[in-house]
Amino acid sequence: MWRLLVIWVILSAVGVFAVLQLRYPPYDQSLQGQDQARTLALLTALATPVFLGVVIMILYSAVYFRRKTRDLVDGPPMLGHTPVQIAWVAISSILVLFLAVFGIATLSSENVAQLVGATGRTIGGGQTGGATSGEENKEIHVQVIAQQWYFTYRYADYGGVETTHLYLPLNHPIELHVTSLDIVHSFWAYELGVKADANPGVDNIFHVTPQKTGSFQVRCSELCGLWHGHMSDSAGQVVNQTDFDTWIAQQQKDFETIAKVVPSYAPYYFPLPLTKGS
Ligand SMILES: [Cu+2]
Repeated sequence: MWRLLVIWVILSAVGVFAVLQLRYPPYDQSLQGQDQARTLALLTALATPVFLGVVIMILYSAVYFRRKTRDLVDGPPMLGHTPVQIAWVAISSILVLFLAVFGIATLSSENVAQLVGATGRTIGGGQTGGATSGEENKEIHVQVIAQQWYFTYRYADYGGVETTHLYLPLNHPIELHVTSLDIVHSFWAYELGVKADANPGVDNIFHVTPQKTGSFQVRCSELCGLWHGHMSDSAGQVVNQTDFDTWIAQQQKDFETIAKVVPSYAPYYFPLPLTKGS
């Protein structure tokens, strides 16, 4: 017993230290992504001693409790060992209760990626005209529109301008409104830690705060037809506020001529049947 315990304690200490050195996806480009990575690290660290305990017990038993004779006899049974029973129930309870409290606290925190129980409010109406620097902490509304087979983005706060690449300003809270024009897709911005179903007629709301500049992957994670694999956009970018302002101004300029043929901004869209000649 003591020999097992010593081996387990030493290996657990080494193991927990080792798994905490790893970097966990989706890393730290957004506040929410960092939270997810931390949770993964915590769960791995907690699981490591449990996993090592089981493996050590199996290996130890295979070596030291090996059957000596060829006769089929059971080893001595262990019944009613109070300290073992108490330890088993106590350790399990502590682990499970800790994770439950931790999970509830995380879910109720403000940084959670998805707004639980979204109020169903619409966006766009009365919010055009552009965010000014005075509204530093106001969330920027970005609509993600999935369609066979690419994503486009509409910036509700910037006159509903539609772009083919996703640019987000650094350290600015973003409210993503994910929808689809045709069938079910899924918007997956890997490094941001955001993955959201994109359904026609649905406005799926997610929150993200980018905290590191650089590019991030965008891809579709719902098999959506022949060119599903083509629905990846390597050009998602987190840029600083000045670059974002320059970029969005250029997009708005380019959009002026296109705006006439693009449907006006709406919280969600329904697929239109194709008519002859369209
Ligand atoms: Cu898709």
